[in-house]
Amino acid sequence: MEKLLAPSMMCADFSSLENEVMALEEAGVDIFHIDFMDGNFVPNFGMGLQDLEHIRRLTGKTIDVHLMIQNPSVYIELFAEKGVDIIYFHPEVDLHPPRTIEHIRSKNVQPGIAINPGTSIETIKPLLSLVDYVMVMTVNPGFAGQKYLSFVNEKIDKLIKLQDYSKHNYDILVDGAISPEKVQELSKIGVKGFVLGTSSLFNKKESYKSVIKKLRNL
Ligand code: S6P
Ligand code: MG
Repeated sequence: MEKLLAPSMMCADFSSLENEVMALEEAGVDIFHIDFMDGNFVPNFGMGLQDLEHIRRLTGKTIDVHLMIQNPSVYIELFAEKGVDIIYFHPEVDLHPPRTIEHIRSKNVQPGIAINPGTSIETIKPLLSLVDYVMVMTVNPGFAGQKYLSFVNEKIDKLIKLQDYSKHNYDILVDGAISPEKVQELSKIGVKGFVLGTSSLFNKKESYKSVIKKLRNL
């Protein structure tokens, strides 16, 4: 299965964002992953709209936004207008997820849900036939550089099994402490996409090109 490799831009060097985007594009990444936080749903602030606009101007590649914000439905229009390709929201903080998914689709943006480590599959099962992507958080959202939470593996297994029964096939991605070992282990069992942060791609001596090449071949 072809992997989707998505650098988490929050981990990039902001003093030369343009060079970072160019180098990542040249390295052959698939998706630019941009984290938004509200200091409320998660105790941190992520990237800003100006960062998104800047990155959108620099690349024609797929951009996803990961909305770690309360009441995400209010902001669908805003992000769609910025030219993003995928919007992930957390159903845990949305009153009517099916409506939000529909709203995202109506803007010609692909809908995805991101689910916290503590969210059970049972609670999101009705949404699985509606979305294009399910992003499993393998850390509690809000920060880079955390530890992978192994208890989430059980949920990933369940999601993979459910894929066969879902009418609309969703891709599974993981976000949080994704090391090369995790890419290897999880891609073998059917996880399609990987958000790459400090555990695999950034702050390394190796070039992005070489890291991405190795990850593709795992
Ligand atoms: C924060 C955010 C993530 C991180 C990413 C960083 O929770 O949603 O996308 O930026 O997990 O990667 P790493 O390898 O430092 O955990
Ligand atoms: Mg994220």
